[in-house]
Amino acid sequence: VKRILEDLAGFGGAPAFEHPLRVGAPNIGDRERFSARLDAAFARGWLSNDGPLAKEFERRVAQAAGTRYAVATCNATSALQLAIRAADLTGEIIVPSLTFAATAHVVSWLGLTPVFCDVDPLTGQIDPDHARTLIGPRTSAILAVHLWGRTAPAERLEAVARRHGLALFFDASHAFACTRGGRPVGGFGDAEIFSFHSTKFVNAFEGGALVTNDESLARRVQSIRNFGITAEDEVSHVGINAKMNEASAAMGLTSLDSIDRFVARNLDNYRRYRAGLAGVPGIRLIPFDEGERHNYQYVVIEVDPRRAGISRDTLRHLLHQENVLARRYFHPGCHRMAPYADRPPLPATEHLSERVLALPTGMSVTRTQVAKICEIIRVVVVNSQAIAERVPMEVGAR
Ligand code: T4K
Repeated sequence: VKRILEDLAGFGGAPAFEHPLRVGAPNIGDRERFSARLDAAFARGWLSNDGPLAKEFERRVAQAAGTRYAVATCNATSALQLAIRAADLTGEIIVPSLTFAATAHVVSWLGLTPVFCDVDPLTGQIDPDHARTLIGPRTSAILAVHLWGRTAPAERLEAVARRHGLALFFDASHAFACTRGGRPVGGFGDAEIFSFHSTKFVNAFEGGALVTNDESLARRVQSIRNFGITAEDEVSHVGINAKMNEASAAMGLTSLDSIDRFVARNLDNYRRYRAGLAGVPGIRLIPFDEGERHNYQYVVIEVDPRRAGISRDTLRHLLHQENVLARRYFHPGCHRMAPYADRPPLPATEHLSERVLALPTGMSVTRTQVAKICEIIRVVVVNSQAIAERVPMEVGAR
């Protein structure tokens, strides 16, 4: 139990946890079922190229997303690129800056220009009003993000896209098995893209999928994913290899079998964080709308340094010393990363990226551990003045 400053690992106490607690530690389902699926693949002698496990995975992803088509890929980054190529996008694509670098990189990698959009300072979601002001003659699409598994304002983005004749895609890497207005994430815009990376709610080691109701888009993505092949000895498009292999599909299916268990744990952890951090000055848990379905995979707090008396980075430093490896998802905004650093400022993105901190959750984190993490944060904030006097200034800048 940590009660006073000297209990903290940064001030002479023992670290709260013997082993690191990581944001993004994988949710692992039933390992025997995984092994059985893998054994069946070995027995079939079919390990990739649209195998039966990948096809089954696609069926189940489409079902969860409420879409007609799902095309599984080797990761979400590739699926995003396939979407851009299949839709023949050109020129500029509007993307939020407060996201993982992949969202911006996929645009640049294909020779297009990402134009960075600001976010709502409370929710962190892309701001459709700002997006509208960024539309110019070269704009071909908006690529929005359902950040942290809360959802982007899809209806307003759809209205903007429709009015200006733009394509609209969603990077739904964080939002598998979530809903907005009761509708599953998956059916918004022209297509949505999920990540099934190991750190995600549903993991396939590495994996992704594009889901859509647009048959011709789905067919093109299917073909481009496999070298542009449309039939044996027939190549109709310039393509690439972005297929999902059978081992990943086996893992993805095994994860899908367990999503009720994963959500239950994540929801319990989220509620315990909410209760444990209630009333801690300057610490705001970014909420989920419990009227919707969420996967609760990203527990994110905003640290207001004036009210908490401590910066996000000092809090992170002290948590790391306790073996709580909190992450700055996402810092800085993409528009402040070296490849894009000549871009104009984005006030809300900069504000939030200096303040947000993702805390560990998922199947490897127990409710007792969550209670302990909350206790550490509370002790830090209560003692913020003494800490400010004793922690060297540069720690805050790390
Ligand atoms: N769009 C968005 C909005 C995304 O967040 C992402 C990926 C993408 C697109 C692209 O999706 P993919 O192409 O990857 O399918 C990690 C993941 O690698 C990345 O997939 C994810 N977002 C991002 C949010 O997190 P890093 O650079 O933070 O990875 P790393 O190595 O620092 O690990 C993250 C945390 O997870 C650490 O605390 C360690 C822990 N971890 C990681 C792995 C791989 C484990 O405990 N076990 C593991 O096996 O990017």
